[in-house]
Amino acid sequence: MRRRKRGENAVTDLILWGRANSINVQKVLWALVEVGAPFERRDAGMEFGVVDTPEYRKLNPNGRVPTLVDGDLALWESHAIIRYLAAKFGPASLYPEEIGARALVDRWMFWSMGTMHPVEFPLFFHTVRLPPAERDPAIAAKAFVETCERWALIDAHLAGRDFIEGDAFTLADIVLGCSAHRWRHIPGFERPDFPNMRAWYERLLKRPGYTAHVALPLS
Ligand SMILES: N[C@@H](CCC(=O)N[C@@H](CS)C(=O)NCC(=O)O)C(=O)O
Repeated sequence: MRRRKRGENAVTDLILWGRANSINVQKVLWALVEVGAPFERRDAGMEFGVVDTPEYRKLNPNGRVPTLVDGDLALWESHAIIRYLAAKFGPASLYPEEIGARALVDRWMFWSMGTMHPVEFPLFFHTVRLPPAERDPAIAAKAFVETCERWALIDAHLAGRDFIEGDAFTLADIVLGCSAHRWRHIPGFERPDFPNMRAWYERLLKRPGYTAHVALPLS
């Protein structure tokens, strides 16, 4: 099968499986807007079910969302998906081809999954996602402190930069931008003022894909 190359303006048949309030689905939705690819989103996960059906498990044996289907390709793992979209559709600046510049973006994508996610997850679940009776304030408080340490690192890194890796918006901004909106709207905590992070967040709010799919009420 002929694969389209970056920048080619072909009609696509992209299908994105996943509920719209999943942070990992939101990364893909935002990336789809950035690359300008037409797509159809289908609800799956949590109250929508679907993920345990044999048909879905054939696409994604993890039974998680998101899953992107592009013709005969079924892809899971949100960061693999957004790299695929950037490589296929561009713009090149979203995921640079020069190996050093690309590695600088990659490090934040790994950092987001391996360092930020393990602490933002309990914070979000114990303040927003779980039914109130199941929330543990001690878990939320500990996770909040840990997220602050990580956002302090980002705030320092952003000094003198418009975006996470310099002047250009990249996939690193997408993965961390999704976390930033959640963190800035977690109820019940007084957040330190991180001025560089705040300015960057305000820059992200000018991007249509962010306001349409990420910068929404938390649920
Ligand atoms: N590392 C995976 C994580 C996938 C994942 O855990 N997705 C969550 C939503 S953010 C999920 O499927 N939760 C269960 C559900 O929605 O039913 C990715 O980035 O795609």
